[in-house]
Amino acid sequence: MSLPNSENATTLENAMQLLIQTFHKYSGNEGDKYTLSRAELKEMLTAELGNYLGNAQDKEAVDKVMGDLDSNNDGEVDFTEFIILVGALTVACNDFFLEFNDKPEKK
Ligand SMILES: [Ca+2]
Ligand SMILES: [Ca+2]
Repeated sequence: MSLPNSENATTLENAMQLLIQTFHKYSGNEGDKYTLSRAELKEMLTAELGNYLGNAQDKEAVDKVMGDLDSNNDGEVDFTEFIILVGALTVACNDFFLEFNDKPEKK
């Protein structure tokens, strides 16, 4: 199996590669290269999800996200845990989108 290069990748394949790249952009800064520490998670939330999550500067907010995501309780967010966050947020966005689209329509 080889990763398609971005020239011939589909939109969804590009999105998947971007998710992987985004995770590793932050996970490699300290400690384990393949997991996000609390500091790396905070940086990622602030830089990448500011529009969705709002005030990630808030220490409690970061702790809460960390607690929610770290399902194996090792104090780090691995890629699987990260993708669950992205998946949950994407579902929430889609629900919002559907609701938003439903309203003006009268059938
Ligand atoms: Ca790390
Ligand atoms: Ca974990």
